[in-house]
Amino acid sequence: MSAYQVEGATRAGGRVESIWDTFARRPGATTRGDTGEVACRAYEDPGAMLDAVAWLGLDTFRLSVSWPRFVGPDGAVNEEAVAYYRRVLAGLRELGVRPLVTLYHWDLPQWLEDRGGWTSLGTADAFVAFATRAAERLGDLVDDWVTINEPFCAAFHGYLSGLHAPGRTDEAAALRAAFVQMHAHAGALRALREAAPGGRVGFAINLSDLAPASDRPEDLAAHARADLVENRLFLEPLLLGRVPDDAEAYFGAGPLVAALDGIDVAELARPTDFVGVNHYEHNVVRAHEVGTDPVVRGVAKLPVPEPRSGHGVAVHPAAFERVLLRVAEHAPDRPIWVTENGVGLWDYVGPDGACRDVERVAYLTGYVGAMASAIARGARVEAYYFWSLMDSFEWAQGYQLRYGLFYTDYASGRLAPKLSAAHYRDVITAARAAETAAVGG
Ligand code: IFM
Repeated sequence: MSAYQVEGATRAGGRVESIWDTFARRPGATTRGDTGEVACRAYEDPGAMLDAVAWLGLDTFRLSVSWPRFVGPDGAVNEEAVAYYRRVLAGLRELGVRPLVTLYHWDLPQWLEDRGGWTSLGTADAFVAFATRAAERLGDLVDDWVTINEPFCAAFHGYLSGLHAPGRTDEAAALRAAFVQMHAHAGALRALREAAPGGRVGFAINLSDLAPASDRPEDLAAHARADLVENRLFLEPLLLGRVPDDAEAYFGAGPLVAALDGIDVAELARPTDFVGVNHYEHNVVRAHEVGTDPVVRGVAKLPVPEPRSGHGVAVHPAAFERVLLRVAEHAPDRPIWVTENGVGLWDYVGPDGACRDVERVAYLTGYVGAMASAIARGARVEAYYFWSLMDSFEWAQGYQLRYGLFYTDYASGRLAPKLSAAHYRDVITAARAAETAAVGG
């Protein structure tokens, strides 16, 4: 789960404003004008969240620390925030659950955006300072860290399509934001190694599986453009320490030089302990004169056939297998952790009080199967975090679209297991039994 999506209490406990507080207040920015002000009330009471973790029998749980809650503009650590996160982390440990803590899950402090946000190297420096403080104050309770989450979305939806905070629409700024985030990751990796030795550290990138609509040269070129922006712009710097060959032709020499100013690209690929992969998307791409994609120029994505998520994303397990194998090919020695995978649906509670999300059960079966097949074909997948534990603030889509294994009653903050939660619990129990049998011979 991520802080802004579940905590609420955005004005309590010494937290300062984030770009999502500001953005969500803009008319039309989110469905129905929803904001994270109340969300799932996890700051007020994390008990329901911890109970849900225990109910499932998870052995690891991913959560994020809110940067604007943890440190203020003067760099001082907020003791109320430290106390809150220590309580949650200790609660997880008491359950025998290993916390995986994300440091940047999109809630940039607004005061940093006012100074240029992710287009400024100053933001990367502030992030490294935050990572250091988090490691010093929480490191004894944290096993594993994710530095940045989905830099593609934060850069290209935050600074180009304007669909996410801070809602800017400038391609050169988005390109710069992509590289400054990766630079911030590299700095935080170094800082965490020093301040929290023994912890395992990685990043989480979202990777799409894309196919060209035909073998016409225009469609192949459109596919290459989409793959550059959505995948290779992150995969190549972070895993291979290089900028993709076609980046200059697509973005232009001037914007690319400006995006790399002050950044050592080789440093971006400093080895992590795992490669975090978030996977949701599969699309068939064709050339389009005007272009209908909010991020990639001159492309259109074909209509997605059934089965689809609630908001039209393809449910296509083979795509997941291909993505895992692609990462394995780039980083054969490194463990892959699936840091997110899941499906947004218009879930509802029936007259009997139950949420029977049969589509999510089918999704889990398909995607866990695809992961098993990738493992059989050589991908070193060592962890899987289903997104998500419970329904929460789904960014621009507000509270309508639901991703949780647990149904969140937003009025009360109560969580109830959906059919998928019971299914996932069985999957976990069976996997654990198989592991024990293997270990026991
Ligand atoms: O809910 C989000 C999450 O915050 C980032 N990855 C995608 C999820 C589903 O849209």
